[in-house]
Amino acid sequence: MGIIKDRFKEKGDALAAEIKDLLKEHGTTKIGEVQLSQVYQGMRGITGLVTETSLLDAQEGIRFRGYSIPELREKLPKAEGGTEPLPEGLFYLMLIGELPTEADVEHLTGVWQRRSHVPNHVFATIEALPATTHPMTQFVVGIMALQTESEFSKRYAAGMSKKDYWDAVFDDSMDLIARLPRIAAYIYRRKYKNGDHIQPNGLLDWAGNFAHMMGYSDESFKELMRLYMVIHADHEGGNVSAHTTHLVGSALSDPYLSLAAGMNGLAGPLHGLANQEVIKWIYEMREELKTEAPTSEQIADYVKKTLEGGKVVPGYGHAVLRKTDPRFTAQMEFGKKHMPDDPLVQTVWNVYETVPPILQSLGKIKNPWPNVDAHSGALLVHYGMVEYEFYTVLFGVSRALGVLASLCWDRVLNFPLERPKSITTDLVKKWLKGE
Ligand code: CMX
Repeated sequence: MGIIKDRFKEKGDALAAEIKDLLKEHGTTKIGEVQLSQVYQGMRGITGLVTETSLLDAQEGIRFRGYSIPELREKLPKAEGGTEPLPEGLFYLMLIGELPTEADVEHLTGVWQRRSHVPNHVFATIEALPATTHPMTQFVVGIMALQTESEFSKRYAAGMSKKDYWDAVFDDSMDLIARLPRIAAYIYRRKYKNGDHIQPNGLLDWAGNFAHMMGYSDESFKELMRLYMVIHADHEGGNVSAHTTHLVGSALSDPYLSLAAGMNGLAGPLHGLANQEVIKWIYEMREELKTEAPTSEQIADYVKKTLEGGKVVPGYGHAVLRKTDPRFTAQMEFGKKHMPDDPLVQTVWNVYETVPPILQSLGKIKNPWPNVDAHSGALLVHYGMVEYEFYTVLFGVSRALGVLASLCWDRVLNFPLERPKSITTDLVKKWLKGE
């Protein structure tokens, strides 16, 4: 643990010094203009955040520290006998800014294994909720119950120096990441498998062990989890889950409080919940059409009906991206390799052929292409994980990697409390009248 923490601190101090110089020389440089419409329309296109872990290009999709998803699938270390990247490696890359060696990844796997113990009161707190509670609610409650373990809040209460904030946030982030798979798997087994829990396997990697604890022993499901945990981890800083974690963290709320806030945002249907909505939408379509393999014409009619009902087509569109999401493509490639004949997966591909031209023809949708959520559910169903209400929890476990790596950076760079200015429409009217 010491090795990675020291490396992180070294990188953090170097960048903090660089930023100081950069601001001294260029602090008053203008980097953009803001139009009134942007202020009213979700701040789209306004640059207002620094997030070091990843950067989104509207055409190309996400790059983590400069590496695209196809590059990461090639370059990051793999599990023995596997071909998909290990999420430990991605976390290392986001945190340190360099590709890890096999030894770095092995080290992180060991650190997370050693720190993965979840105290009993967390399970008892989850048990206090009705089993019917949405898995995302149980997940957030579990994270909040775990907050008793926060080093940051204990050390802050004991008068920790500002200089050490990063250190306590780092420790909390590592503990949280190590423990989340156990909490998520517990919720899954509690809600869907009669509370028949499976003990962790200390020989497995982080994602492989997560698959194991949920009850999936198929080697290719473990591979899917590794890929899934990598591609959902981060999508630069302005998306709801990343931005919320960062914002709440800026109040010096500890990583448990900050991550729980971010996860509440991920639970929204326009963000992370879209993956459950996609599979629900396909199931409803299959039921209405009474076929497992709807034709392109049938899909087109169903899409039109969805739109006429005033609903969005889940899994399509994006606030920033303007092309097919490379995270969709990575999952499509996984599907072509492991389950090319699966009818549900084929329907996802058929929807991909059919939906974009229809959305495009409406003329108002900025991005008619699929996002990450359009594909993930069908792959999970293939392995028997049909409980689609749970899918956003998987997304959340993965997203923790990115938002917590970023939170470590926020504190090592000493970012201040976030507090943008808001206005009233009355004030806008006065401005426009020149008052
Ligand atoms: N189906 C139908 N209409 C859509 C649409 C879709 N998939 N995507 C966008 N639109 C509509 C918007 O609702 C909006 O309509 P109004 O002007 O009538 O309100 C119009 O097209 C313009 O929207 P936009 O500028 O293209 O998109 P936004 O930046 O406002 O929203 C997003 C982005 C993702 C919320 C939206 O595309 C959407 O609701 N998609 C479906 C839900 C989804 O897949 N979310 C997951 C996103 C990935 C993630 O964060 O996890």
